[in-house]
Amino acid sequence: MITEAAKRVREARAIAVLTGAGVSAESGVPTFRGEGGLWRQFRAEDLATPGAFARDPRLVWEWYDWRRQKIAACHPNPAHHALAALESQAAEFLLITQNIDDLHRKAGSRRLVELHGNIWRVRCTREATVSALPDVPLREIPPRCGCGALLRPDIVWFGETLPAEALDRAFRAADTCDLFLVVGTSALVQPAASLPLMAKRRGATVIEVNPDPTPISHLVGVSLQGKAGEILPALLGTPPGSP
Ligand code: BJW
Repeated sequence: MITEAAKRVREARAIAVLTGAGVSAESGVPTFRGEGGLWRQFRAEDLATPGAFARDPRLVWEWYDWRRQKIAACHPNPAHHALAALESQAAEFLLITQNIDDLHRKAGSRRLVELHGNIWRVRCTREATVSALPDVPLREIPPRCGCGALLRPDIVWFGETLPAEALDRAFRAADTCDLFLVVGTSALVQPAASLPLMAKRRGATVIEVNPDPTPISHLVGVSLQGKAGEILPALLGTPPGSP
């Protein structure tokens, strides 16, 4: 099955890829659902909603600070590197990620959209200006913008709309690609989860890479069961473990 899928990838003219937390799991970044997932230990309602931030901004900042420390120790794995290499092989290419960890960029991906934001950026709650995370000690959190309003992580929380330009590019890529690769996502969170199905409806080949079945596994063309760090180098023809 992987040989046939690899042939489809080589022959594709326009490729779109959707990644989720599973692509960074082998780097040591926790996923959200499933064993050891963040939502097994924490309630999303308390930490990843606008209401949670309004109620207790310090708690939300502390949680993101804790996650930042974990992510800072993680490095791109063979899956990130394989996808960065794929970008330079395809005429049209877009990597759409739900991840906020920046590991795709660290691996060299450039034709990239981040649907759910980036943990290394902050946004002013009044002016909506986005900037790099200020270097503040923990006692100064939640930090404030120069205008006096609170800064928040530049992350898309539940119930919030996704950044319009990123979403627009993602939908366009799903609409026009002939190959859609969906890697390491439980495909439960909208609107990201609808992108592979949209590509499928438009006639694209959809290949899923995940150790476990997802709600879209039976709908995609090819479901490759296994870890992204093992399957992607084999599928995309990059040496395993190569940066
Ligand atoms: C491996 C692997 C390995 C393991 N190799 N694979 C009812 C009320 C309110 C809202 C809604 C509602 N019903 C629907 C909604 C909309 C909501 C939604 O979809 N909710 C569902 C959960 C039901 N969506 C939203 O609110 C979005 N906004 C929106 O829709 O706006 C319009 C609207 C507003 C209000 C109402 C209705 C519409 C925003 C979504 C924001 C998501 N934010 C989060 C957290 C913030 C980021 C952060 O702090 O880090 O984003 S939630 C979390 O889930 C995170 C992820 O990006 C996202 C997706 O998770 P992902 O990446 O799929 O990870 P997991 O853990 O679920 O799966 C990992 C997978 O990897 C598994 O399948 C493993 O098997 C696999 N795996 N190891 C490959 N080695």
